Amino acid sequence: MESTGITVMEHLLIHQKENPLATGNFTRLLSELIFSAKIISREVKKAGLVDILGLTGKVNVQGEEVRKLDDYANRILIYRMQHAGVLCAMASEENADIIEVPDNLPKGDYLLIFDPLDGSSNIDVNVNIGTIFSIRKRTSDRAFVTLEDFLQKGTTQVAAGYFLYGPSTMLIYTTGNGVDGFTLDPSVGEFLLSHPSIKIPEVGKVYSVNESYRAYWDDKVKAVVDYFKSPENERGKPYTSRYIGSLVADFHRNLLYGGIFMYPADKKDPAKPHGKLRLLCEAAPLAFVVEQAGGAATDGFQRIMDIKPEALHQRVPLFIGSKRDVEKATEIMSG
Ligand code: AHM
Ligand code: MG
Repeated sequence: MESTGITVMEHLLIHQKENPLATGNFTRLLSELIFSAKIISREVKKAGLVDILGLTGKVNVQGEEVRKLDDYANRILIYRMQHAGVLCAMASEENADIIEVPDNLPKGDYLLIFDPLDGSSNIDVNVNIGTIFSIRKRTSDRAFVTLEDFLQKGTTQVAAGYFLYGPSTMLIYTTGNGVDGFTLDPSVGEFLLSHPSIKIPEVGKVYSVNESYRAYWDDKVKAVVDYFKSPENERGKPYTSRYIGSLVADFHRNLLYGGIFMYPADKKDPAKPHGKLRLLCEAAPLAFVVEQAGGAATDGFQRIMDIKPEALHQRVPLFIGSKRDVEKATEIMSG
């Protein structure tokens, strides 16, 4: 792999000419986001050493337990990004409502949507987790931001990506001009370009789904998963099964090696018929990344990027990864 020694900020400046976003405010936003992620990464690395494991005893807006590190990551991101001077509001997976930048702080036109610590059920067992982010611009020019500013299709994202806290900490992101990956060199505290112009293989070798929910799937979903397991599929042999249960980690592996990640709708919880993953803070940003890498993402019927959200925490079924694999899954689902 090409090793360039270019830092993420140098990379942004080098590409400034072809990327009109890479001017003052966007660069400022990204640099503050990177600094926040370095702090989160530092705390994640210490998770097994300090008394930070366990539950806070609170539940988030989705009714799920919030672990201490989720809470920490959420607070760091909100505090630092509020002070960046380039945002007008944020939305986090952990907060029921939008988070406005207070009037006493300088504001800009950008909106930031994030999942502060995705895959957090894996924290206690030292498995990869991550921060997913989506950057947008507000749609209105009112004095205040409303929910409506956030309910935009994925196609309006100006940038999206994720930080992966694994054996190395990585940043993968797109501004709509391909996807680049950077690895944190802890000795100098910089993200260095390690994976320029990532392209996902057109057909993968891996399928990723939580198969324990099979009894709750409808026949179409069962047919999709059976296709990837069948020796008679277009590949002529079964795909390999890999499922970590940490979306960023499952997505990242499939992005580099090729494959499809699926979190379909299921009937296990009648209150949640639309799968588990959230459109705005999980599905849409990863859909932007995968499409920019040559892959695809649908809800089984339509492109994720084209779905107009109706609620901040809307959930959506997700089929994401190698283009031909996602097309096949969508064909079976819609057939
Ligand atoms: P989280 O944001 O609360 O961590 O939940 C999302 C996670 C994803 O990382 C992962 O893909 C999924 O939940 C796993 O769910 P399940 O245990 O139902 O397979
Ligand atoms: Mg999540």
